[in-house]
Order: sequence, then C-alpha cells, then structure tokens
Amino acid sequence: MLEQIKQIESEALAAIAAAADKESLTGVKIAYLGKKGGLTALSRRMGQVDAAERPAVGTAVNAAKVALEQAINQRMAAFHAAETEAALASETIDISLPGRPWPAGSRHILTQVLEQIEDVFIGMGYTVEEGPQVEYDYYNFEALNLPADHPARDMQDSFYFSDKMLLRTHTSPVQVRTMERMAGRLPVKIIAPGVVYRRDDDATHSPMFHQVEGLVIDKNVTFADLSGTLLAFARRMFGEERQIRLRPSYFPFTEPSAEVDISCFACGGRGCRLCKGSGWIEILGSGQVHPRVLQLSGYDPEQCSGFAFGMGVERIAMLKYGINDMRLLFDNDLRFLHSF
Ligand code: 2U9
Repeated sequence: MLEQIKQIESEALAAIAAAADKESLTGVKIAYLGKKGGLTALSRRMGQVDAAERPAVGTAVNAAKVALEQAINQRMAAFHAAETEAALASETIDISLPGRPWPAGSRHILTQVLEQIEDVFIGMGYTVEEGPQVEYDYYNFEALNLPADHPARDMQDSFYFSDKMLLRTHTSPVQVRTMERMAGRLPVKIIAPGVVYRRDDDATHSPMFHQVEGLVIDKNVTFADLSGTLLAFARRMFGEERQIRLRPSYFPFTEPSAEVDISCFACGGRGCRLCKGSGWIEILGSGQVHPRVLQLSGYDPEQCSGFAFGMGVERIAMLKYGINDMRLLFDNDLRFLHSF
C-alpha cells in the first residue's frame, strides 16, 4: 500500500510539472485529488489495510495529499504570474497623452453680479436681509404708501393669488418687515437682494428679475449721505473715475426722489452709443424715505430720517458686461454662460 501511495504521488507530481496551462493543471488536480481521484480512491481502501499498518498508511496518504496540493498551488500561482506579465507586456500606456478635461462650471453671471453688489454694501457696514416671494398686499403696497389707484397694484401689472396675496413686485416688503422687527430701534442699515415679479416681457424686461434695495434709517440721515453712499457704490462697481448725477424723480415711498446716473464708463462722459450721446447712464432709483412710510412701520419721522435705493440686477449686469438682450440671462445657453 505504501508503495502504491509513493507511486501515485510521483506520478501526480510528474503530471503537475508537465501541465501546460491552468486548465490541464485543474484536470490533474481532479484526476488525483477529486472525489473519484487516484489518491482519494486509495484512502477509501483503508478498510482492507491491516489494523497495525493503518496509522502509517493514513499518515502517508495525508502527506501525499498535502504534497500534491502544495505543488498544484505553486504551479497555479506561476501560471497566474505569467498571465499578468504577458498582459502587462502587451499593454502600452501612453503617459504623455493629456488627461480628460473635467468640465468646470461657474456661477451664473447674475449671481456673480448680485454678489459683487452685496460685497460693496457689506463693505460699508450693511447687513443682508431676505423675505418671502409670495407677499401680502399690505407689505408690498400698503405699508409703502402706494395708493390704491397706483398702476403697479393693477391685475395687469402684478401676479395675484387672491385679493390679499401676490408675487412681490419689489424687495421693499423685506425692508418693511425688518422695520417692524426692529420696533423703532436705530440704526437700520440693510440691503434686500432677491427675485421679484412683474407682468413685463421684452428684450429689456423679464416677468421675473432681481433687485437689490437698500434702506438706512438713523438720526440725522441726509440726502448728502444718500449721495455719498451711491457715489461710493458707483465707483466700486463701475470704476473709480465714475461721477454720479441725481435727477429729480417720483416714487410713492420716497420724498424727495432721485434717479441716479453714472458718467458713461465706455466713453468717460463724452458721449457714445452706449450712453446714447448723453454721457450718462441710469443705474438706480433712490430717495429720502417718505415720513408716512417710516410712521407706518413704527419709526417717528420727527426723531429719525432715512434714505432708500433700488436697482435691477439684470440691468447692472447687462451694462457692466455689454449684454444686449435680457433673455440671454435666462436661456441657459452654455455658449453664453461659459463666456463669464
Ligand atoms: C422702504 C422705503 C423705501 C426703495 C426704492 C427705488 C427707489 C427704485 C427701481 C430701480 C429699478 C425698481 O428694479 S427697478 O425697476 N427702484 O427706483 N427703490 S427707492 O425704496 C424703499 C424701499 C423700502 C421701506
């Protein structure tokens, strides 16, 4: 029996050494160590061995199994290694090829301009306030001294949900809400950026657009404060050489009111196509807060005064970046968006 074991073992070792590839090696493994394999068959015949010889035969069968398993594993590892090496040798990687570009996004030009405006006022000590886009008629019109017959209050000009609720037509209700919350405390020094809605739609008007409004209330706030603040803003936004010009205007919530023009940044004020020959470009509206507006939200016009201003972000962006159609800002055409 021991002789037989030795013989099978050396036969198997020779077959393992002779196996040309993984498949034939697997074949050899099955032939000797499988359920019906040579060595397995031998160990099944243990019953026929003399009881005295059994331990020695058992040990020999096990030793042969271990030896064959080791030899097979070694050979299999060698085949694996050879396969990997062959794959690596045949694969050529050109490390000089440029990488695949990762398309980098950027913030929308409107967002960039909105943040530029915010930064200018934050730098002057303003805080940023936000409020709801669906607003009460009271905060959007009533508290701002907009009379019942004002055109903005017409169904034709604003988006209503009901008698009492609409999409805000300006960010002014944010200032009104802030005044209520501040309950007469001074100073109030805020900007209110955000989206607003009006029934308008052409190359220079969109039914949805963005505004930044500002409000300052304190003791002895004058028109000179308004003018100096807006001059500083104009210079930070459109170049330090800018001058501003205030033209009388009318808003129900400010008295007196003024439109603010900047000296044309394209021609320096001499007159060109951009400023239509005038040398000036309108950028925002402003005024001293109307005493009734202060009073309605809990501020005593005898004790304090204020100024306010408002600008359209789309208009500022279009001027600053030479965009001639507002719809480009909302079309999501990547060729346009990528140019900023
Ligand atoms: C309160 C008091 C006063 C905000 C103001 C303007 C002038 C203005 C327009 C600019 C272009 C709107 O986007 S636009 O069409 N705005 O001219 N806005 S003063 O005055 C306020 C706001 C809130 C409590």
